[in-house]
Amino acid sequence: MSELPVVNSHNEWDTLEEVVVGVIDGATVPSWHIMLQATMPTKQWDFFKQSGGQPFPKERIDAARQDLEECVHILEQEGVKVRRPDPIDFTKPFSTPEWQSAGGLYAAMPRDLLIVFGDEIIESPLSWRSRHHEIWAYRRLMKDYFRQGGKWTCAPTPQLVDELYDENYTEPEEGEPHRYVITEFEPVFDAADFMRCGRDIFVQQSHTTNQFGIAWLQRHLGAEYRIHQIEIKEQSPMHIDATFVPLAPGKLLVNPEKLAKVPEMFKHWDVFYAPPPCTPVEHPMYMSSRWLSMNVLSLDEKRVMIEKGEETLIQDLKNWGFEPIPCNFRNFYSFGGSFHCATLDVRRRGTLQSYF
Ligand code: ABU
Repeated sequence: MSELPVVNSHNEWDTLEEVVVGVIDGATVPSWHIMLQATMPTKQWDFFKQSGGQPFPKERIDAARQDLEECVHILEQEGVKVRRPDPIDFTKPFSTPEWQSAGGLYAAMPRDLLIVFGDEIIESPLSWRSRHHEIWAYRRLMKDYFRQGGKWTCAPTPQLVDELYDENYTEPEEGEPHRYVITEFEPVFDAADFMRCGRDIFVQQSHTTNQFGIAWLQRHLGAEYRIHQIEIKEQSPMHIDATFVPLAPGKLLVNPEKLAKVPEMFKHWDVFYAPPPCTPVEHPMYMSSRWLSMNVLSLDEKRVMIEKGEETLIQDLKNWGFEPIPCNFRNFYSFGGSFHCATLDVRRRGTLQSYF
């Protein structure tokens, strides 16, 4: 078999060879801001307002770290090379000429910051002020991938000044059109709002990704790629990866509560609506819904890492021809992500193709 470039990933399902897995150490409650009001569960708002800039509870960090270690162990057993970012002290306050933040967030979710297209890794222009320096945790890895031949691109660093945010944002009522907490002041996107299927890339506009950001990425990638926007019905969208999950060529997992319409171009694909999550409603979830059940990581066209307690989806995946690999991850869920969020698939064994 021919040697692949060190960075090589075109879709969500080719055989995984190397992955970055986040770290939870240093996780800090982000400072309260209108961005959190638009995206975080209402019942956690008081927690964020009171605890911004302080570490998350130690027992929750310890429990999430155990989940991550189990995930790393399983990935290694499955033959995948695992790399980790550097834990940094996110409790340090920082400022720019226009704004201050009481601290950062974490280096737990590489998927939010970084996206790979072929041999290129792109650093996203994140829209949360608290995440402005989060990329520092990954810079050792970025330099190393560059030295080994990977292309390293940073999208324009956003200013994150007040003009980017709608300070008067409130969630639309049922039936009202979508509105977003971010404006079109400058390009911003979270990498986790995109899903890659070779030459076709799918994105949702969200509270972290604006049209300017989508246009920047399309122009950067050029005519070799086509970015398509999906239609969603959820009113607090942030990240596509618990909504629209291509698992293998011809197989798409979708969220019945979040996706408005399966795009026409998937008419020849097998589309499966995910069952309700199994995570108990009382499980602490600081930052997202229980739909993290869908936030799986494909190791190839068959093997899928999934939370051990998601028994309904595990059975459904088996019936659909997949080989689910269960791993404890509920304690990590509490921080707003699951396997897809917690990883960046740097190298998968495959080439750029069109699947439509
Ligand atoms: N990246 C996490 C997505 C979480 C959610 O849609 O509930």
